Amino acid sequence: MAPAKTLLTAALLLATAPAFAETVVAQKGRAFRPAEISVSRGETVIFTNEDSYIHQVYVPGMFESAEKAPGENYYQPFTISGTFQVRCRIHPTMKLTVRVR
Ligand SMILES: [Cu+2]
Repeated sequence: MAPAKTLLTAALLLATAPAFAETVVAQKGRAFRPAEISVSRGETVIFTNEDSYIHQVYVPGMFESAEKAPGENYYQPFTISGTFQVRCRIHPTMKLTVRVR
């Protein structure tokens, strides 16, 4: 009885794991690194400012972060399937493509 229950618990933990998945994207050298990612619906993307100046993160009509100082992180869950272009208002050339499955 006990081993079966342990297996069931393990299976449930594995099944729910993707809901808490996280992907890290660095803002470094005035660019998103990597510049393209694929994530599961509900996954959170963590943007880390690894430059020595301020960055920001937004998708028009979807979300808009505050300005983030060097060393600060921004957490954004992607809950809708589709392809999104993430930008930085301070550096218009910064582009990240996020594909949400
Ligand atoms: Cu920027």
